[in-house]
Amino acid sequence: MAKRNTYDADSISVLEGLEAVRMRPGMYIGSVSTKGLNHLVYEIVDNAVDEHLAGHCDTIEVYLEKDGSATIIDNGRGVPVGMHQKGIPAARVVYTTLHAGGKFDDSSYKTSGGLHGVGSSVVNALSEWMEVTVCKDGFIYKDRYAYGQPDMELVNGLLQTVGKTRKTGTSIRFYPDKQIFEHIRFKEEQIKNRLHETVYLNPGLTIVFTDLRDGKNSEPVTFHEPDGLVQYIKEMNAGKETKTDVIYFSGEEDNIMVECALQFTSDFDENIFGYCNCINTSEGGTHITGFKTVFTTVINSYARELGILKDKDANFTGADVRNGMTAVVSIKHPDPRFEGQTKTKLDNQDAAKAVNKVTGEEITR
Ligand code: 0RA
Repeated sequence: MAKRNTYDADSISVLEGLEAVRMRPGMYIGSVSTKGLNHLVYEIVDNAVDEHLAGHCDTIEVYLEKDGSATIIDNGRGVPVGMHQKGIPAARVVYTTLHAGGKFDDSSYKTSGGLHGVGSSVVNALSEWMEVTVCKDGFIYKDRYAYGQPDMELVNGLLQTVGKTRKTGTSIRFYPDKQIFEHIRFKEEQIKNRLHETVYLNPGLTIVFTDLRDGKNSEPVTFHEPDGLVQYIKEMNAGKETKTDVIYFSGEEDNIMVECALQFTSDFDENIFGYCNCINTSEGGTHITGFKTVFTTVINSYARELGILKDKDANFTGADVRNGMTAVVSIKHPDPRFEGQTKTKLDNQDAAKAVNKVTGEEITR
């Protein structure tokens, strides 16, 4: 394999320590309220989703444990455990160093480029303890941390092995720090909603959620949506009077993948949802404006072709043609930039171009 495409123990860049995170947690996870707390789970899940997007993981398990900790297990390749700099194993560098992510790789679409895509080291920094279990190369490796600091001896500079296995994957269990968070009880409903949203955007992925805490129904809940965005639209429009089937199209332009589903209902308003690399862009941005612009153009030229609009008639406005529209525009971008009040507005100009091209081509077929 070409060296430049391998992600191994060497290709992790090291920037700074975790003290900064404990000093100003809000800067890294948005807040220390329940929202920020739940975010710790999303952060770990997102890393497993990246492994799914890389083509190596199809199932993620999420447990809210009896003791108040959370466990996230994926069946990916397992976080690299090989020797990194100064005799520290790569996995330990990943979880104890801020911004130690994968080296940037144009062939992947990391969620970690996004909103609070800050990496699992932030979760570690904000946890009383965290345990990492990596199944890889026939072995089960373990590492443990307290308040972000290693809490387990290395053996010959490597992580301890606690057994053998044929499986591969990564398991993270962490207990949030009650000195940092206002409350440390995860909100089941909010987490389930987020996990459901994640599988709508990743139709090949299955996420199994289990709440083992007291007083809860501990039956596992499986999220899997093989029909992806089409089913997402159907769910959003459930109970509404629909005027069309769900229209779906996808394509790629300039290394940007574009996927879109839409349906019209008899409502008067429009509901257009945008995502970039599975991050909900609630402030909109270039992918959404690109979509709106091209949709208006296409409908107007179609209306003239059909004689619905005569030459002398004014064009339909954007609001006219989106009347009653429910749509999801989801793009995967190799280098997303977010701006706005809550950093949820996509700023990449090439995203508008890509959405324009794909929508224009696909909707006029
Ligand atoms: C890069 C390379 C390899 C695995 C991963 C990333 C990886 C990261 C995470 C984060 C959560 N789960 C994960 N699973 C895998 C594998 C490199 C190799 O083949 O040794």
